[in-house]
Amino acid sequence: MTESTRCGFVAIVGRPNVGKSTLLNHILGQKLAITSRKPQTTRHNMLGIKTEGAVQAIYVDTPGLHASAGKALNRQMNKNAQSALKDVDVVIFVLDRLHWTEQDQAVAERLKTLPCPLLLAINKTDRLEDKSRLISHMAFLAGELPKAEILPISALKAEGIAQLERRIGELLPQTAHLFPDDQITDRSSRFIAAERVREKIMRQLGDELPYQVAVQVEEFKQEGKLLHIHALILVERDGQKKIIIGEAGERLKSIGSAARKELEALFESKIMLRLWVKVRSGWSDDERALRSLGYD
Ligand code: GDP
Ligand code: K
Ligand code: MG
Repeated sequence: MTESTRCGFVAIVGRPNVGKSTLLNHILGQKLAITSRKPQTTRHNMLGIKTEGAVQAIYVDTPGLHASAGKALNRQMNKNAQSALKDVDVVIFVLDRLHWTEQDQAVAERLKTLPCPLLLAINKTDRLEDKSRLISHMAFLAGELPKAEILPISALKAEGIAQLERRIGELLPQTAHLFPDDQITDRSSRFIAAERVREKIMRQLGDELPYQVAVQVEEFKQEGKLLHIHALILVERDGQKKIIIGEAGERLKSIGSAARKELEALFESKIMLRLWVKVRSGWSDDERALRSLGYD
């Protein structure tokens, strides 16, 4: 191809739960980032790569910028979010409808000083009760972030995403692609598997689940037609272990079967998924333990 190519990094930022991961999954056309109603579902920076014709957009799904950074886990997540903003070519700031909280304001303050183009995506417009207020809210946002382009979208219903992507393509620099055209992430299959198990835990447990749960894949091995995945679920306390395992192991079984189904589709293989729950107290406040789990 003699056509000049475009390539660059796109950061997706915003406070927790505005729909960043949902947006990324829709853009990539497959589920890569995990999502749930709980804040702090996304803990890692992970690249999602999309190549379409001449354009390669490399997305960074940032863990939310957290207001209170108490524990080591939160501090690490904040560092990740901040470092993701350096050296990017485009930033998408995702907002939840007409809500404008102190956290949104704090994110806006950080974005004001960035030299790269900024796209403001007003998300969840499918659930916008009062559409007439959208225009005045857009005027307010234009006042807050004068350089930003504002685009209403619905990540869930895939509305406005094509326009958003077109604009990103125009804003990316003209340069060679960094990744092969069929690569969709920089993360290992092990990591993707661990994240998928963690998502099922987050989703199947109600509010009784603390955020202090981590998943580590200890074995990932293809044997004939069967892919063997062994994963360790780390919790802080014995009570949490009981909650995840559930009455006669029912909870853990259902977490496992939900994760297995999705992983079979993703890896296109029959899977034998084994899950263990272990108590390792203090892991979420221990920087070294976090590094060993890949939070770096
Ligand atoms: P993140 O924390 O910013 O990554 O947010 P998630 O992508 O995990 O989404 C948080 C919640 O908002 C999930 O329950 C999503 O299904 C929901 N959500 C995301 N985008 C939309 C949208 O466009 N419309 C509606 N109605 N819900 C959405
Ligand atoms: K979330
Ligand atoms: Mg997320």
